[in-house]
Amino acid sequence: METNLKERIQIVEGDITKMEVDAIINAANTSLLGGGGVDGAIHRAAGPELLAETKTIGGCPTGEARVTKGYRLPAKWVIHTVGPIWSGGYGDEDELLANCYINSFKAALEIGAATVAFPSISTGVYRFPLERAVNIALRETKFFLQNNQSIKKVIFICFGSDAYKKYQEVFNEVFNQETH
Ligand code: AR6
Repeated sequence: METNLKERIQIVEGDITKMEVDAIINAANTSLLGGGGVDGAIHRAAGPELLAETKTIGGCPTGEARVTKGYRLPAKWVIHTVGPIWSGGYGDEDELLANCYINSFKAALEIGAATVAFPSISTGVYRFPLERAVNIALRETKFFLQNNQSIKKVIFICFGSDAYKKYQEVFNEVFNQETH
């Protein structure tokens, strides 16, 4: 079971806009109208049709997720989720970040996505400490995959080698524990 679980997770260094998966996750803001970082990259690669669709949604609260089509992206769908802005850990940031993963997985199930790719939500402009965020990402993913068989592959896209090393390190901690 554990072996099977590990095989369903991949950590790669790269650009999420290039991923040929059913759905990529976007680290958006509550307006869903685009921005910098990975959000800006996804909007640029998807084309203006993406903004036209997100305008019809009317925003998304922190921790929740909304689905659009992928337009010019190789991915069929984009699941937009809004991470918390780090404010020292006193604003339920851990729980809100966990909700981003939980709600993105729920959205993936609803659209029948079997392969999904995540960026490191909240760890850029929103300043969530990387190691803490990666722990939450991998623990929520482990829990979800243990309870759901329909998602076959979860890929974590690391932007740069520091992020890649951190994901590898935390992955070994989270998946080599005796108890889970
Ligand atoms: N592919 C994969 N990861 C990327 C890419 C890419 N093309 N570009 C950046 N990253 P951020 P946040 C990484 O700032 O912290 C936006 O303006 C980046 O290195 O994109 O959740 C939104 O509109 C970092 O590790 O998202 C919001 O206003 C990770 O993606 C705000 O930023 C997330 O960094 C959201 O901030």
